[in-house]
Amino acid sequence: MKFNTKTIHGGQQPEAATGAVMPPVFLTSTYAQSSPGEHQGYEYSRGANPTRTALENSFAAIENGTHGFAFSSGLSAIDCVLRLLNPGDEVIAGDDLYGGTYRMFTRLFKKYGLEFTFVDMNSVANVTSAITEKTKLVWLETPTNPLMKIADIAAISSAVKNKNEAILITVDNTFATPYLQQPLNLGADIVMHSATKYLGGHSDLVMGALMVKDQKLAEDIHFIQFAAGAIAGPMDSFLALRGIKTLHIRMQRHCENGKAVAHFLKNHPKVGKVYYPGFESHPNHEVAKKQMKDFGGMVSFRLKDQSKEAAFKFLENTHVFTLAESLGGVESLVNHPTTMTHASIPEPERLKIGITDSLIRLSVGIEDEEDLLADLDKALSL
Ligand code: P1T
Repeated sequence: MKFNTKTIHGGQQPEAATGAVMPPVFLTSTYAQSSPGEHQGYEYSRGANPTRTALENSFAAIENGTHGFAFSSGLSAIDCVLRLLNPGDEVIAGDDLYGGTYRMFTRLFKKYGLEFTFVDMNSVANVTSAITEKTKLVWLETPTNPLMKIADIAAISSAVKNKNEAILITVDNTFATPYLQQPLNLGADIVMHSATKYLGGHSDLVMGALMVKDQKLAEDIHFIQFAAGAIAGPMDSFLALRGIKTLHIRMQRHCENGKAVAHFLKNHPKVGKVYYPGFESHPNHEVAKKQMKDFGGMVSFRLKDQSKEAAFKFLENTHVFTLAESLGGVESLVNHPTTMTHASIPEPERLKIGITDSLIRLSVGIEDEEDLLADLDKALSL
């Protein structure tokens, strides 16, 4: 199946008992057994639930994996990956990450003996030169949140595996989605999503996803998912499955509107730098062109007036763009990383990479382009 067909049919079959085209929401915690250990494949819903199974099969299909796993949040999916490691192991991660990912790495897992090195993944050599004998995981986010940096997934995966085949490569594919890039095809071992975002697509749930193509890795992840217990519930699983069925057409419009917004901002007299991988002037544009089908709906920028007051004035005066955390829903959102999504990163670390008070992040939705541009223009002109 090709991608668009997979979003609708991948891993899906009509429900066995009734032929229902969409799986029922199996709101049950447990399943009757005819004799101890004798059941129809389901024992207890932490281990498996048929609605979650339908979603997990879809997860696997859209990322070209063999197994998918649904968690109660994006962060609990990341937590599961880190639990594959042991105290003393080292992780190499990008220097621009969602604030909550950075917080989990530095304030939770460091406490349990994992070590983290943050490098600019613009360059493959930055990654390979950070590898030590203790390195067990490389964590990529591309495009990055919020600076829209691009890492070359294929080049990093092959360079790392050349040094040590056993190092796991994980890609947080939240911003791109499998519509734009499929990391398992490019050499990654694990794909992670905050399914809260584009996969769900409607800002009505919080969920995480992992996808893999290796049987042993799938068994290890399933064990952690079951033993630690941070599973997605059946109602959220139903909503996410419904969301995925329109992922391809939503992404198409997100990309079109994202492009229009990025160009509009670039030409606006009040706007300074615009961060968008679709610009030829973006430092990783060639890599983005090679590994992504299009450039997505996320755009960050600075006003020429770099004061916090100017940024706040803009943020308080958009109406079609709602001021809120999160991204990837059908509606456009605007976010101020330093006070909202990236507040948990210590200021010196933020300043080092350019997450300052003048930075504004847009999640461009699928409304009419004219309304989006008019809304931005009005807020910029105040
Ligand atoms: O929020 P949650 O579903 O737990 O996912 C965390 C997460 C992981 N990775 C990336 C790239 C993310 O963007 C997020 C969540 N991000 C936001 C809430 C945000 O507004 O950036």
